[in-house]
Amino acid sequence: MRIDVFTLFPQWFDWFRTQRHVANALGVGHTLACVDYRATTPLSAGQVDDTPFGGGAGMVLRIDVVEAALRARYGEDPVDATARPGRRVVALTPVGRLLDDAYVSELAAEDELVLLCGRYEGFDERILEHFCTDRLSIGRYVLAGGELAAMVVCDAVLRKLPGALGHEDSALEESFSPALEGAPEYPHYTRPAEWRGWTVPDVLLSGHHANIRAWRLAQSRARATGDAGSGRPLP
Ligand code: 6GU
Repeated sequence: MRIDVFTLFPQWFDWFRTQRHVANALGVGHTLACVDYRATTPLSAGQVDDTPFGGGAGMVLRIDVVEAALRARYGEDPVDATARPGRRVVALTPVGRLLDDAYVSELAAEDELVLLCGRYEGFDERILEHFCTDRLSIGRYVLAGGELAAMVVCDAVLRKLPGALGHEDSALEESFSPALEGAPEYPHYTRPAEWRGWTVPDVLLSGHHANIRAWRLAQSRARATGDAGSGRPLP
């Protein structure tokens, strides 16, 4: 998987790259590059945004700036670059499609992800219409920019790729995965088996794999239906 993040703050991702599972993914050949809109802006003084037509607060990322950055990176008209099979060009915007496990899996199946971060009031709408395949939101609240959302996407996508997690099964049976019928994951326990009188469910110490499996599925389903909405295990 090749991931390119277009941003005004490329250095924010330096820390992100040091995360263990991100570093692992990059170590097995996946890439995460940042492209600075300011490096190729056709405007003077590093300008990248402008005031909205019709008035109103805030600034809007300009389409000529985004086009210049995409052209410099891909060497072709961004309309054609966006149409390449195996590539998704994703604008990060609070009004996009909500990110969930299925959406993450969809993105993880692509060869190339291009993530466009907006700042301020967001993107000129024509960027979304002509240069993007997707509009993605990580939740119904507004962040100051798309960078943190881009990191959320990269984190969630990279950990689905082979080689990112220490244990290959860890991403299979996790919260919201098809293996758990889309339900939240069951509770986990580790040593000590008792702490301040707080014990671990007996079944987990029984060594009886079929019973453990049944208990975990029941816990997961109960969480899905809100029976264990507190996150505490059922009796
Ligand atoms: Cl993707 N961007 C911004 N700016 N705010 C958000 C978001 C994205 N997702 C939720 N809020």
